[in-house]
Amino acid sequence: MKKTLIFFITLITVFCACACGKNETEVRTDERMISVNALSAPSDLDSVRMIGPVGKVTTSDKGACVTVTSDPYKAGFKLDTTALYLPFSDERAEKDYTDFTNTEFVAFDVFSESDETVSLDVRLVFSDVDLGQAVNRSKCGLPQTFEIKPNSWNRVAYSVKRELIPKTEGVPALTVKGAYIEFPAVENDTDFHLKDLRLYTTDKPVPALSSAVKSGEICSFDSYWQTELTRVDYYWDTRLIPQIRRETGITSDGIGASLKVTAKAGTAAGSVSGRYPGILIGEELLASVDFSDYPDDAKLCFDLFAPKNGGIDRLFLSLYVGSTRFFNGKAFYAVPGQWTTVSYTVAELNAAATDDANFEKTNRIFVRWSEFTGTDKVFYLDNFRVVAP
Ligand SMILES: [Ca+2]
Repeated sequence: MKKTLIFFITLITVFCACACGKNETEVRTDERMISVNALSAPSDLDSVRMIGPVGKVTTSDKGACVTVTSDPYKAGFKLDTTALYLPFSDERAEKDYTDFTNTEFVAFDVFSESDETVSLDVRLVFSDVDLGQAVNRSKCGLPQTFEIKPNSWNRVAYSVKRELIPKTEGVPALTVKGAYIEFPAVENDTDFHLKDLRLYTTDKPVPALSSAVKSGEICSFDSYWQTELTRVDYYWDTRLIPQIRRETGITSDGIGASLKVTAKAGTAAGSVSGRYPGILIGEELLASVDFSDYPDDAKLCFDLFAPKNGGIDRLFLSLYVGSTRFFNGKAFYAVPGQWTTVSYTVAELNAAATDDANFEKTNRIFVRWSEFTGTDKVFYLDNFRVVAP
């Protein structure tokens, strides 16, 4: 009798396991999928935009057809990417899927007419988009790169890291406005067909962002989220948008990662244009950093590397509390081909501070460079920290 009972219990358990497993698969493909835009009819493209002055989007029998222009240097414009913006809402159709609190994947299919395998970068866009102009990439996540095979359909599935979606004060929902797709440079005009923009949802809670930093650490770039939350400033000129990447191969201490920055060539010297693009370690990254209780002779330090060829030479550090800049440093210089440490004492940083804007209250750190012409320049930053005397 006992044996029979155990057998039945086992049988029931096995049945349950099978049923649950099957259910989960069905849920994933059906109930958890939201079709945002089929990208098939001409009206589906009403809300879709090419970003910047090159490339075009039309419909084809395979879906939305993006033609990537082979010569991106037309009409005096210097752009290295053709980009498409796919919003997750459509006012006219009264559709709004921008609440990403439960969204775990963004997916679409791509058919490439390129002869070779190419890569496609997909970013999430967190702010409203000026459709005539560029997406403000300082309000985008870092790209996920997908390999697209030639002459076949490729499924692109962007894995949403919900804990990294910037929060708006007083708004409980996590909002993502759309997806920004960067196409590769091509030798001849090339068509890419896109269809079935869709989202997959989950019941799992949003993972907690473990943004703890070590004692004295401001930003080591060792954790993935530290690069993801680094922002850029480019004076609303897409040509100046710095490219940032998490770099594990080149670090100042052989640990973790650094931030690789590619500063883009512009159209005039900064002394003429007044433009100083840069990278920003902002509120989100500094939220868990405690700047208090450091004496005047403590030092804010970070490490800088610029390659011998194509490295940047001159940079500037500035510190803010909100929109108030209380420290605007003189230029500091890279030593080509070697890591150097840049440091400032708290006393230096506080030389022009006020009660409201001072080192203790720092919530934005900018590293900027003067706009330049010619070719792009590279540098690496690592281990922003405060060192007690
Ligand atoms: Ca590091």
